[in-house]
Amino acid sequence: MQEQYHPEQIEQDVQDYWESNQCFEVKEDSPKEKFYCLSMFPYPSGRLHMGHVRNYTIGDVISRYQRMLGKNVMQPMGWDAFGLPAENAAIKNKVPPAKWTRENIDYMRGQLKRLGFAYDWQRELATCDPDYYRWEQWLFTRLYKKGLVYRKTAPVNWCPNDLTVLANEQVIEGRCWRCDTEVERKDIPQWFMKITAYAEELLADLDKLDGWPEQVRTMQRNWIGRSEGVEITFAIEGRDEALKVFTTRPDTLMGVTYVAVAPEHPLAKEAAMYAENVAAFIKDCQASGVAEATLETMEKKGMDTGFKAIHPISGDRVPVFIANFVLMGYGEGAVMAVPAHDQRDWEFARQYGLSITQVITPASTETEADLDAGAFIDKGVLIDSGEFTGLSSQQAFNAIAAYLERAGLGGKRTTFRLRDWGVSRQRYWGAPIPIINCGECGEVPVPEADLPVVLPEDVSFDGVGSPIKKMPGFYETTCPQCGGKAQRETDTFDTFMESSWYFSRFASPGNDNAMLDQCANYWMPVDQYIGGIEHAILHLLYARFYNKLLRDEGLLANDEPFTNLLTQGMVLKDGAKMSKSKGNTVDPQALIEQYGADTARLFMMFAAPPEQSLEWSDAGVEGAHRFLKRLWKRVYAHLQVGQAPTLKVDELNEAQQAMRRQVHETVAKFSDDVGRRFTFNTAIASVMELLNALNRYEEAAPQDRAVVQEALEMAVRLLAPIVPHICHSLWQALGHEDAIIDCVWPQADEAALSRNEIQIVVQVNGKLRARISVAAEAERKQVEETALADENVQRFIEGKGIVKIIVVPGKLVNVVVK
Ligand code: OVH
Ligand code: ZN
Repeated sequence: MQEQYHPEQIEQDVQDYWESNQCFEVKEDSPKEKFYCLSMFPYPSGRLHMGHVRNYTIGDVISRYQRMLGKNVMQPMGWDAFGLPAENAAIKNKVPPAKWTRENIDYMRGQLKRLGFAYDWQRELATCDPDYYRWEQWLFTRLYKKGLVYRKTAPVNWCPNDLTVLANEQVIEGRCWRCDTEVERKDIPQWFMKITAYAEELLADLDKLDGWPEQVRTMQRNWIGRSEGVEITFAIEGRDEALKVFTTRPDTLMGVTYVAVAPEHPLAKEAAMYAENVAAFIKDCQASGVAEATLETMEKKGMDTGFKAIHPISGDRVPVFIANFVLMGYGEGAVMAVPAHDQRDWEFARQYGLSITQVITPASTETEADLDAGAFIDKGVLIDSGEFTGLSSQQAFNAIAAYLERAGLGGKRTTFRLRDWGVSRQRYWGAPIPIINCGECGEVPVPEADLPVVLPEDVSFDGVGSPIKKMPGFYETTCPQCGGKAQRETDTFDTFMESSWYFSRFASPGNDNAMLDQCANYWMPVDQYIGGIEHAILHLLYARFYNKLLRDEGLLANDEPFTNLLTQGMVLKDGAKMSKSKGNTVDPQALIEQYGADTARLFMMFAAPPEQSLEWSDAGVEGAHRFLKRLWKRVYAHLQVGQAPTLKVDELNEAQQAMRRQVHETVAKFSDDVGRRFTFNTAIASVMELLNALNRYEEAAPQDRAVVQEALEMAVRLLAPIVPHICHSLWQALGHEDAIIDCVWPQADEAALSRNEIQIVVQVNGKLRARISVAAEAERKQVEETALADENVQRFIEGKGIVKIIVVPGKLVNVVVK
């Protein structure tokens, strides 16, 4: 008999069994319904952290549960292998990024295997493999021909000392992370993907994603930011070229007292040629590189250009200012300013002594606009607005739009907050952008036959600039169009490019002839996607965008990649995020080595519902481990007595029936908790209670042992997705030939659930005094006795004489006393 629970030995044996029987390798030829379960693939950063363990345990539990429901489950795993961390490590440890990355992958793969995740390792992929990124390059050249990618200049962070572009993470308080020089903004040509061409569809299809958390859909809606407004043209005095602005509040047009342009706007540049202070101001704006995130909080600064804009309706001349908060990338890089009805404009007008003209008044007389205190931003009724006076804001929206349309000075427009996706990175460790720059022909996509453009991996890496930018052997080439000398693009792709389509590549991982094949249409969409909330916006939006691009290339049939999304919470310690800098990390490796994979998995699933944050607890781990030991012991104590007789459900006494009822109630609750609610913690708690009940249960008759046998088998089957190793082993011990991964998910026996007891109301002199349970088929006499024995009923009849007892069978007992 196996007295002791030895996880390390059991887990190794069970994993060997899975591997040698290729248990988790799946094909497309199954008659079963498919289920594609995917956890967000990791950056190969070195070793797994607790966030990974949590993410991958949740995914594995869902996969194993779906398999037991009889589905053809694919659960793949791969590596999001490009990116800045490999470059940083290369500098620190003097190893090439490629070597560092591949070593990490090997180590982390070992950790995932040690945790017993049911992955189809045949499908493993690493995004730094040319066989993977070649298809991304291929798609990019196809999209180029369709006009869905384009080049334009855009600002980057530039270190004037190191002469290199810095990623946002490398700019620390406005300074270079290496040499502490103040960072500058520099405009360079970069590549963009036209995600805005899909803005409307990306927004509309969010309504279909009812398997996503509402919070994530809202975040995406806000990010896309569709707004309906009006475009308005302002002529500039003494110039041919006019200014265009967009506003969602055309009803306030008559309150415009100035216009503001971005520091990079042509009008600003022209003004700088005439006035030194304007030139200095623009330079100042550019030095303090404008990241979007800081826009809200930064100090608003401006400068008069001296130009005057002509109001399109009143003909008034209003000043044109340069403002540091106007972005060139948004709309036309110019905004109309209505200080009376916009708080930012109000503050700016106050600061620079610009006039504030009220044109909207509250619709109800109960409120009043106090323009000395701030802007009045609500909608209302127009005043001092010429022919539009007296209209409501809504009416004025339409009337002013129509006026501008007639005058050829604008009209209604829909705009999006979403910008095109800048995919160029001036970094080394990424997929090379497959474009050749020719002096004669300009930008030329690399022909399909010349793909992939392979990133040289054997490089010495010092971190100052990308090595391929200094490697003539890489960038010197001939133009595919004219055959003349030309240069390769040396920028690489944003790593979000790789993570935007890996999920579909898992369906046909090794295909050398195509990016995707028919298998993708078998497996896609992903039925369940699991990952951190930090990817709620960008990754999920880019992945949805790519899915639509691939669909329009004829490579995928579905519109959306992820049917159901589960966003897991953080793993915390003492209420804080675990991080190396805080020194509060707990290494999963130590946990696995001390307690085994099943304890780690059980702790992760028991400590909190998946969407909530999970507080690390040594006591919690101990508790999880103790439970597994108790389960082990209980099974072996049962087995020690010998074989249990066959269960005869019709011959059970009341105690046996009650025990059996709890077993089946547990099955029903567990299935609902795991399958529908994802509250794995309460599911586990119900099995823990069942085990407690079993430990209290006295075994006397042979059928008691049959009831216990059934209970233990059920418990083991229910827990199998969560703690698969111990359950595999106990299932065999309980006398089964088949592997537990091939068992069907247990069903609650309705007959066992039905209570033979019924509830009866007890009154004393017509007043409700108690509710009692009695057997459905109980005799009248027994019902009376139970009613009278009730404590509360006793209190009300004490010292009084019983006149009569009325019994309404199955419903009520009324005791009449005097
Ligand atoms: N490769 C990308 C990625 O996020 C995914 C792509 C699809 C874009 C973990 C921690 C972190 C924690 C706890 C202890 C120590 C340190 C999740 C950290 C991720 C993701 C995958 C892969 C982390 C959630 C946040 N977190 N909780 N605890 N790769 O390697 O970073 O969101 O879903 O698992 O993570 S990744
Ligand atoms: Zn050429």
